[in-house]
Amino acid sequence: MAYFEHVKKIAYEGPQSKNPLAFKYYNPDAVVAGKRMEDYLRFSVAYWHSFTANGSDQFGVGTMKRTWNHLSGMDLAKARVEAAFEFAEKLGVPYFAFHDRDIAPEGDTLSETNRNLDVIVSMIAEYMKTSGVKLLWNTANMFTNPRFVHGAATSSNADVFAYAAAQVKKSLEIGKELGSENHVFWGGREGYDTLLNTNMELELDNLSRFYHMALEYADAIGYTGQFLIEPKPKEPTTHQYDYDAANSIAFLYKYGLKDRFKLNIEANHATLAGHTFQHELRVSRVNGVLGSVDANQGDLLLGWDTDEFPTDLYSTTLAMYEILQNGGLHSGGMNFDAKTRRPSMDPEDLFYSHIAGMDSFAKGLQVASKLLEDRVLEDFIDTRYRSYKEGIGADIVAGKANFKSLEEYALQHEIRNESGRQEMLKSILNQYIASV
Ligand code: XUL
Ligand code: CO
Repeated sequence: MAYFEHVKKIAYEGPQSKNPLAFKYYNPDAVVAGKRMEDYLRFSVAYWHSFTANGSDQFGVGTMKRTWNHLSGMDLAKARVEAAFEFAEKLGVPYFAFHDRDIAPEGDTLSETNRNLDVIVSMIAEYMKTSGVKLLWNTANMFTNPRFVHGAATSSNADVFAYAAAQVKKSLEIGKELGSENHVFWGGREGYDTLLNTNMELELDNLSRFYHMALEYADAIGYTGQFLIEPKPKEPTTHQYDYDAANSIAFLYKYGLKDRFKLNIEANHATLAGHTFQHELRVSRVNGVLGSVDANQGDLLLGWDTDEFPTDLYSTTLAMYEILQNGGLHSGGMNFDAKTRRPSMDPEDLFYSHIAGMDSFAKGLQVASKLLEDRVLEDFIDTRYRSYKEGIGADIVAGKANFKSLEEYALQHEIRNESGRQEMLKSILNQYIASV
């Protein structure tokens, strides 16, 4: 059965095309910065937004028109797998990503839940073989079920910690079976609402114990995917422990996890933390932990995680600027953790939204590559910091200066500062976005 019968395989038609069901910039085989676009961008469809969610929000029920809506239970789960692979193949997207609970319904017991998963995972394995679509990452949903009301690995209830461990154990086995290239931990309920009832120290120690056990089990079964933490500052809890990249990196260092984990940076989580997407990518990159990206965007006027499809070319250009300097995302990718708006309810909207996101990042890649090729920012930055190349600056960098020698220098020299030229640089950036 065809779930998207009115849509044919999406092709690259170029910037002049008026066909909304065609790529204008994303041309998987085009070579940019020495690699095929597809190899840099490694796009992924998020199962939960596109196949599991129905468009409901706090104020209203689902709106999405889906050809599988009449089904339930395991029949629904199977139809979603068929639809997901038809979609990925028609869109030409190389990867997908899921939570355990997106793909199969929970049973009355953990054993029944795992049996449901086994059925769907076998089906997915077959579809992966015939389609060539790969699994970018999988993760365990430890936030929807009420058992996680106080957290999962940071729950006040040790029985919940044990349940969460069993769930991640199963997810690692699934990851190994499906060749998942990464395993993500987004701490959905790992945080607190009030310190009045919270033992923060124990919760953070337990979170690290949980991660160490996950690594130990992955090693024991030979699962070799990259582990990723996905920072988010708030929502659902008031204060999430993996607040932002800098916070997560401090946690990884403190608990001896830095060598085994990288970060999955989500654009909308960055803005919720009061940072730009580029800031979070830069902090991760310069600390050697830029692993993967959840590609979306927030709404400037709303204060929550709206998970919109990324269409802002400034943001995609500056994101690709960081990613290119990271040498790409390696085993990571660009996962569209994004949902069509509630009124965009047609199956075709799934295509329009992904095309918009893929074209926006493809364009961002082209612009960023040209910016780097022309050394537009690099030459400016090199000149701006030139005082560290010679004289007292070179001494500071080489560790040859101390407060005494610096005071001697300061007593004899007058300070002359130069303009930082922000507006000029923004104008050049505009020119590149408009002309590349
Ligand atoms: C929630 C979020 C999650 C993670 C995976 O804000 O981003 O979907 O990406 O659990
Ligand atoms: Co995400």
